[in-house]
Amino acid sequence: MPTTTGRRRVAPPIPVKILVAGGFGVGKTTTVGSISEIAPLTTEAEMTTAGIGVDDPGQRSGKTTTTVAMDFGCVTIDRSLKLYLFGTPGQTRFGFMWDDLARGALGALVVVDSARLDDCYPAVDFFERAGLPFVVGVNAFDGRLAHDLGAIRWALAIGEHVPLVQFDARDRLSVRDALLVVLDRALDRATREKRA
Ligand SMILES: Nc1nc2c(ncn2[C@@H]2O[C@H](COP(=O)(O)OP(=O)(O)O)[C@@H](O)[C@H]2O)c(=O)[nH]1
Ligand SMILES: [Mg+2]
Repeated sequence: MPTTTGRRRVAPPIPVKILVAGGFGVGKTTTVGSISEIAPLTTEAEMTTAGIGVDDPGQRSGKTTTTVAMDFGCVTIDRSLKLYLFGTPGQTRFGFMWDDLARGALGALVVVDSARLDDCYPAVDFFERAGLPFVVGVNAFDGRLAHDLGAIRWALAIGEHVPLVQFDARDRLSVRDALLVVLDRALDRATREKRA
């Protein structure tokens, strides 16, 4: 619609809140950092000896810091849609924050390390119970998976309705594709709810 100054008024993009969740050291902070068009807000703290035997990032990891509150980043999908990404802290002892972070979210990407599936159950459980549309994204550390996707689906006992995708947390386009699957799920849910 033309404004009084003759310029077209362009509607701002619709903000959509998406969570990037998952266990400890699976690549959540990396995921948000790869795609964010602003310098991501991170809350990384040095891991200390107090975490030894408690927070295990896996043998292959060079991880020396950990997220203590959340990661935040954003990415414009197109003129009508802007995603606001909230990365959760991974440790289950921070689980109390997930309810708050999930408020207002339309969907979630649950990041999984195929070599440490045990660490992924709490996040999958949380989103199953919360009834929030989610997609399981298996972060292919160095391009390899410890198990194939069928075995991972079986081990995590996720329903057929939950998409399971392989992606690379360090690669912007790969993260974008995984987030588009989340958006697709969220849109699908919104359309079904509107019809009901
Ligand atoms: N080789 C490899 N390392 C990764 C990948 N994704 C994350 N990392 C590393 O794994 C460690 C944990 O990643 P981070 O994003 O901090 O995990 P978070 O705890 O889930 O936020 C960091 O040292 C990352 O640099 C990946 O796809 N390949
Ligand atoms: Mg992190």
